[in-house]
Amino acid sequence: MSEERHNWTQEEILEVYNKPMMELLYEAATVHRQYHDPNTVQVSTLLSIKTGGCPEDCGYCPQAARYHTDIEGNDLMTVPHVKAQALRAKASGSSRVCMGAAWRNVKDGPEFDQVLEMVRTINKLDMEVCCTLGMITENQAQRLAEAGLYAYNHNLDTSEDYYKDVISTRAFEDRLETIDNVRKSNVTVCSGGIIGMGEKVEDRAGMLVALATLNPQPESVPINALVAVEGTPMADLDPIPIWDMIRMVATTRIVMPKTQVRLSAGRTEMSREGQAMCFFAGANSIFAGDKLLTTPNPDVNEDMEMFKLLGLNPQKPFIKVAQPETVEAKDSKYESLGEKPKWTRPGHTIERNEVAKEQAKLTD
Ligand code: SAM
Ligand code: DTB
Ligand code: SF4
Repeated sequence: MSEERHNWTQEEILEVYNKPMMELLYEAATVHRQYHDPNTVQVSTLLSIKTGGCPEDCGYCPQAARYHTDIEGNDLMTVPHVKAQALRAKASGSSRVCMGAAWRNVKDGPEFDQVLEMVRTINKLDMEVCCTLGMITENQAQRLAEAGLYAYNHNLDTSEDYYKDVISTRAFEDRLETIDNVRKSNVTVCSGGIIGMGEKVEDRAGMLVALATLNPQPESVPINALVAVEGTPMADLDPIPIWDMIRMVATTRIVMPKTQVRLSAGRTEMSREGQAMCFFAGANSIFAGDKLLTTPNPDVNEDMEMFKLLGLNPQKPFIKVAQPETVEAKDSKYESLGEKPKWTRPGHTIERNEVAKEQAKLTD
């Protein structure tokens, strides 16, 4: 039985990543079967509850205000709108809803209260609720837990070394601190990253070291292939070969045997055969629906055809961790602390654009 190990080194992970493909696949599939049903894949749905206008400078992201992308920004969605979307997702086989907001960090106040109500509403539909709202404090994590949040997504995105070349408006340690704040609550941790941003194989291994050495390891690790969006600094990067995705998924599965490995962004560029190899290598979740947060995703019907072809069944909710209880707002034992964010703000160095930078400051 492959055990959860917390002392993985970069050299060891590179050795796994670089194994001959057939060895790697066999080992990953073997580990996968020890902890997961190989014929079950979770279907999750993304909901962008607040789109665009983000003050951060993540070089891959179409939602950063400073880059000139043509996404349509929106104010925070209403609770009934979110409920309607969640019901649609459930009807099409989804067992998890992940709500994303283009925020640097959560601020206490009416908007956060509205998000807490969204969490309560979706948990009552008996779906796993995940949020990805940027950096959060321990008090905010506790309040989300109390509302019934199942998971919080906060990606490390890449290795600590390469991080500065991708994002300069916050530090890698800030991400670790948020993950630690989530860990102190009952909410499960979802953290992964992106490949295809010009990083070296060593950076992919470095990111996996940072995730695998967390104790406990994240319950969920999304592996995204960069969706290169016009207007972002990474617009001209070439798509990664499918073999890199397969290697990354297999390595993630081997070093984090119990985690839910999510084959996330980039599936529109992948063939069915490529995706099937990823499932064989240990991926056990996809995001379904024709949109991720702002970029295209395969059509749901095509995904369901793929499931049929491969004999895959959608995973039911709460098979890994019990459903959290929801406490109503009026019974909450936590106060909104109105905390002033204490996150670091290193200088912005990714791409100078003074006009957009001033606008971003106004929305911060
Ligand atoms: N603002 C919050 C944050 O950054 O934590 C939450 C939303 S953010 C869009 C969630 C994740 O989406 C990022 O951490 C990144 O890993 C992924 N992502 C964003 N743009 C992407 C792209 N173009 N290609 C692949 N993944 C992307
Ligand atoms: C994750 O790692 N990938 C998802 C989810 N977590 C929030 C988001 C992918 C976003 C891709 C770019 C977009 O659609 O804007
Ligand atoms: Fe995009 Fe999130 Fe970075 Fe904002 S913080 S630019 S939404 S990835």
